[in-house]
Amino acid sequence: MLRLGDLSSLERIRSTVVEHHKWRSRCINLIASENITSPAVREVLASDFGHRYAEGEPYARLYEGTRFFDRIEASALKLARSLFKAEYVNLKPLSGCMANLAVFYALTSPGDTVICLSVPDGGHISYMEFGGAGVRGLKVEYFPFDEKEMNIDLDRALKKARSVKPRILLLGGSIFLFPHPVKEFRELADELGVFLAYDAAHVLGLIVGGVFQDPLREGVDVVSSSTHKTFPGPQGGIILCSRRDLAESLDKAVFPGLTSNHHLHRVAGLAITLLEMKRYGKAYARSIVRNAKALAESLHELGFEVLCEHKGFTESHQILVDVSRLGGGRKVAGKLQKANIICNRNPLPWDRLEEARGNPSGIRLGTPEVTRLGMGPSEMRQIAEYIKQVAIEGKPTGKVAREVSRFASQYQQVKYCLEEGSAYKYFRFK
Ligand code: DSN
Repeated sequence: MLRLGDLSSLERIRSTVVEHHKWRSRCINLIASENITSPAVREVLASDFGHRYAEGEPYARLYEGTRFFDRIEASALKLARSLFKAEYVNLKPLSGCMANLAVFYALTSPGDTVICLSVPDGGHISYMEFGGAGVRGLKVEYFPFDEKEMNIDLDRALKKARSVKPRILLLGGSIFLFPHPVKEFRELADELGVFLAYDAAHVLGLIVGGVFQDPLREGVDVVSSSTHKTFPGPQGGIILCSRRDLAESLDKAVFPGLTSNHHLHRVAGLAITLLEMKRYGKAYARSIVRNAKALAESLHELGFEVLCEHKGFTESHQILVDVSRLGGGRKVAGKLQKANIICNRNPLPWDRLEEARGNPSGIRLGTPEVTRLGMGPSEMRQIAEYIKQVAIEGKPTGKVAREVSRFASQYQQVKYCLEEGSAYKYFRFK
């Protein structure tokens, strides 16, 4: 528990940050929704842009002092339109959550219904009635889910959507092992005259790398996303759209609706990540998925209940492991943390709400960060071995933690990024 005064001096705050850095650099991070940025991105995140305002659009601002930032944002927009092959890009949302909210504000009125995945089936809290959708006054219905296939139960979902007549059919989510049936929902959206949206937060980097479905090409109206999971940029949000007729309402929902300033240092970092993904996106995305499959296979061989063996476990960056027989997700993730392996406990589709909140059945493991640090399938086998030692064999976590530290210390350099210094060699701090 934090005691008053614990962090009451500059040195204590600094040393706590340093401790965090030291610890996390000795850990294996398997949180599927996280990643690390390149040195070039980190440098601009600390730049003077982080002190400035730039409401409005490039070269048409409500503030003075933005002539250099105008160039940065204009470049970021151009790069994003080309990389995502999107007619419309809005990079102002500060998070994926805010991007989802903006889509709701732009396309719905209070009292409308959205249909999406429930939380245990992979839906994000921002489209729950107790979350962002509720803040917009929306009613929320859930797609029936096929637990065996770990995907939307298409026939039942189409039937349900026809009966509830939602304003938005929302695909995508936070558990995302396999592509969603976009084409079929496009037909339904046309039949019902409603919008088809897609939350790509988890899979944006895979889409850019061409190893996952491409929702805009498959017929989605609007994609909302964060920019820091498989897409390895600074924490933030983005909206992509193929329909010019929705641009004005999306723009208004984001600014002045949900955002004032859009955190300019983040936009500069995003511009650099777009360059990185333009050059390395294909190779990086391929390695992420290859590693996820390798990790799943190794865990399965070592005796873990990895979901969806019959489908090759996953086609994305994440895998799900049912650890209910090993004490549940809370216990297993807690023990792994003591061994310097960081992941999150996760509800599985069959969990009831109270289990989902307390000790859910699963853990979710993701490979974006370990891949960015240069690890490959042989390292995935080693990681699976460490997980087995902790979760199945009950080896003392301190002992495993020391081994994990030694292992992690060999992977300290961010890969798939522009040569350090090349993107900012003329950059000077004040
Ligand atoms: N809740 C996050 C995740 O871990 O998937 C996304 O915001």
